[in-house]
Amino acid sequence: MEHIVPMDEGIESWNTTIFLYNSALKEVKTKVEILNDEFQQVHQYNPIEYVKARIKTPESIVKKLKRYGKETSIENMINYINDIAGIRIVCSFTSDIYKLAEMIGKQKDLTVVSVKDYIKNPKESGYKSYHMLVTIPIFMSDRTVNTKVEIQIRTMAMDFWASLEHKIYYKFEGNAPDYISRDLRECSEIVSMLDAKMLQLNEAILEAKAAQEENTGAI
Ligand code: 0O2
Repeated sequence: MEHIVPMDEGIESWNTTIFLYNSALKEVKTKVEILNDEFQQVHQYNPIEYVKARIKTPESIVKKLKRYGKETSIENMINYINDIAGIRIVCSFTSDIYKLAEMIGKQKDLTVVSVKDYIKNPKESGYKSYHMLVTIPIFMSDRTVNTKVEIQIRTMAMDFWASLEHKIYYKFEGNAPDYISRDLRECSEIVSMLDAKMLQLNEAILEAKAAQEENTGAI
């Protein structure tokens, strides 16, 4: 019988752990690329602008464990840090985010562990993104290990805000002056307006194009 084990069972070394996360990252990235290609083939439309995949740095893992009040150990890192393997999918429009999330959720070999919709419920900082924590089975020679990957899905405008906010906020180590935090929240509102306007424009363009094609066809 197949031997499926949770990630924290039988993990001997840092190298094995990172090997698992790297493998999971490759698998999920390929899945997302295939979904994008399929979408292109069926709908002649590309919902994804770009995909980034990364393994969290050891410094960042240790920092996060400290923030959670946990000792630095491989077991704690596997159990408490959900975004060691992270995929960021950047889409054109907000509507694409939900389409993709649905498609990812339907993949038979992926298990969706949790979802955080920071688009419907933005963070206090103004951060907006759609997060899915999934596990994917990694088939080794002697066992199968369900490995965690965090998928972040956002628009280009949300990504622009998050990248700059990360840079700016980092400098203050979480203690930014009030007016900076307020201005960042304001910028996040502007990002939402921009996303809404671009979506509206795209819909208007599609309608106009369809009407034009209908008229041409009628002649
Ligand atoms: P870094 O340096 O980007 O890797 P959890 O234990 O999963 O409940 P966690 O991990 O905080 O808690 O979950 P969450 O809220 O899903 O956040 C995970 C990641 O989302 C963060 O990882 C950031 O990448 C991003 N993120 C969350 N909140 C913010 C925010 O306010 N601003 C920006 N720019 N990014 C945010 P890390 O490890 O915190 O940071």
